[in-house]
Amino acid sequence: MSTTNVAAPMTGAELDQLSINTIRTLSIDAVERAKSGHPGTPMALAPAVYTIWNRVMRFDPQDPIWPNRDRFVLSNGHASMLLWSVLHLTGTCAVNPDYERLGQPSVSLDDIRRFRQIGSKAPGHPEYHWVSGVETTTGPLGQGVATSVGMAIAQKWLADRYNRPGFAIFDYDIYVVCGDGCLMEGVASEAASLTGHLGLDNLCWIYDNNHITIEGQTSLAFTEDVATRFLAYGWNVLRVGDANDLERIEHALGVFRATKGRPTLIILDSHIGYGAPHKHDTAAAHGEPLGEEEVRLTKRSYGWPEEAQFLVPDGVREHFAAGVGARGAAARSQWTALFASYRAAHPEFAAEIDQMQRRDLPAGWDRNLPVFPADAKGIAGREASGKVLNVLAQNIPWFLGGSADLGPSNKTTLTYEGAGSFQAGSPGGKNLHFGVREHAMAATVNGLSLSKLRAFGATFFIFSDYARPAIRLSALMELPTIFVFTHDAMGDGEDGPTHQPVEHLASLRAIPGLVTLRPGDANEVVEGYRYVMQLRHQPAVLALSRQPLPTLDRRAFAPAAGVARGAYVLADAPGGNPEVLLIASGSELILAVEAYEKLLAEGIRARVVSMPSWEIFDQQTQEYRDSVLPPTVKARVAVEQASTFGWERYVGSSGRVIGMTTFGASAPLKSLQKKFGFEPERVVTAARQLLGRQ
Ligand SMILES: Cc1ncc(C[n+]2csc(CCOP(=O)(O)OP(=O)(O)O)c2C)c(N)n1
Ligand SMILES: [Mg+2]
Repeated sequence: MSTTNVAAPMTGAELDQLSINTIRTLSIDAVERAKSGHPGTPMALAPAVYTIWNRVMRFDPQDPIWPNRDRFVLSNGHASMLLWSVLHLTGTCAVNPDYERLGQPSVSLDDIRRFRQIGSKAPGHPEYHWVSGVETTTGPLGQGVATSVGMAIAQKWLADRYNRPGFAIFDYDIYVVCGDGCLMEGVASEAASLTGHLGLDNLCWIYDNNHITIEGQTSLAFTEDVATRFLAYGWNVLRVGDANDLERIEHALGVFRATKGRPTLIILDSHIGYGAPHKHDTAAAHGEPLGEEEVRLTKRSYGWPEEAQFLVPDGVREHFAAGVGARGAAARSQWTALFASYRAAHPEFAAEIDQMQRRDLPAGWDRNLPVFPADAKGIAGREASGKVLNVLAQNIPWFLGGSADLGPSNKTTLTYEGAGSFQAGSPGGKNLHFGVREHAMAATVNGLSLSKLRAFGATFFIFSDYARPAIRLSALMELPTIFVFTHDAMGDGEDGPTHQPVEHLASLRAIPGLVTLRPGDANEVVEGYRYVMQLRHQPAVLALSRQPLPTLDRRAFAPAAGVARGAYVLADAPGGNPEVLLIASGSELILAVEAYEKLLAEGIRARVVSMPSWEIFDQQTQEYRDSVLPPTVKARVAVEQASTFGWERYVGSSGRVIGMTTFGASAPLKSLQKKFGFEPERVVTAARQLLGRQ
């Protein structure tokens, strides 16, 4: 070990302290240079994060995506400099989206010098798709803790399916650091309640109990007894009264590892801005640079050279290499050897694990997908979806999911023999029961996706609002999470406007990268899933009808495979030369078809465009898009039982949108269709008017 610049060889304790102070001062300097960021919490939590990483975690910096690594989640993402410091000091390597190791550091010292600047691998908050070694994107408080529940469920599920006597292929743990903000958020309560119920003993949350948030003392708004609350959830609750006491922290982490049948919460009493003489224990240390003079005094209190900036003393990188580096490398090489013999003993399972890790699908994943015969009465979107999900779950071993207590309504229950329910005593079950916890459900399915399982979560479309923060993160993280949302419009009639989505499609379409799909009949549901299942880096929302939709006769109409292009010509004007375009999605497709038939009978050359997905259509070539929506045809009517917001882009300034501009109402569907004008005659009239035929 190199000991240049130090008078005598350092003791282990001195090296621990030097490493901790390096994390602290890198954090202080980065925030100071950026003139923005959060120094106080990294200063306080450096010892805990150091202990987790360097003494406990099985993580190989050489391969940050090794499948059996322990996971680390920084749920209080504003303290991101903690993560950038340890990723840098451990020499964690970068990996690209094709899972190739790039032979360069995930976070360089230069990135840290350029903290929060454009292109830096040390951005303001941890970003999963951007920096290798980040296990999940955090920043919206509560998301990290909730996502970690999915990671914990995934580990249990993977262990149940793949571990065999002598082959502990998956036995990793999940460590999560969170603050007051995370534990105040409702999503954390949902997540903690679910975790306690499931007894996920592979999950440890370390709660930074510093009594400070942005506005000041937590006594302003947060005075509950957190320990008692978590005990009531069924957690094992431990306390460490001094955030600088490495031995106690390590001991508590050991107790976590030895505790079976319950998750663990470690309540860590810390002092934000530790070491800063004037800012210690104040909200001022939370989210702004310390200031030049305070930095000097703080460094003096650490015994650090006062003028040095971004200093990594000799011996620190080596100390991390000897700790997490050596332990992680040994664990990974043992695992690699174990996996080689596992491959010989259980080749099919090993192949599954390979495929899953690359987000590939197994051969035959789409065999037996249903084809629905033409049927005027038809079948509900949710019904068709249920049949598809049951086929997919049998074809793809690692495809699983569930609903927030609406399985029987969403038709998402996997009913085939052996599907099972995921519970503490049956961790191989493929039906997840999230309870009435939509937000935690969405974060949990993200956690499953991050663990390379293929997962879906379901509820009524209206309650996508309750899941939206996690849906947004699935898009930001580029995860192939699937959201199955049924009762997608006014189909539930009598339940009334509280249950009738209006603005939801528009608002989800506004999320970059998210695919929304609103299929118009049962075969479009099948093709929708066929498309979605092949996504590797994009989440998708399926908006499905509650009520039966006629199954179109695909001998007379274009094949439903057109769904894969987002929009397609379902029925054309004679000679393929339309004068008016009728564009529709979901339950309104049949309205457009009926209007089309009437218009044709009147000698008006109409075309029906089925447009289940704007995002997929927008990705097609200009040539294709123009072939579906010919630029010369200006008479265009869009019809969709949702907010009209945004449809102008397809109908143009001279087109017409038949949609919703108010909330719905409580009444049978038929009278709602009449009241809000979702009738073929209205589409026909709009078309005639646009053509000046009346
Ligand atoms: C959902 C959400 N709401 C608000 C914020 C803004 N915010 C960032 S940090 C913070 C205070 C967090 O307090 P705590 O978790 O105790 O962090 P500490 O100051 O102790 O590090 C707030 C309100 C956020 N990031 N996410
Ligand atoms: Mg706090």
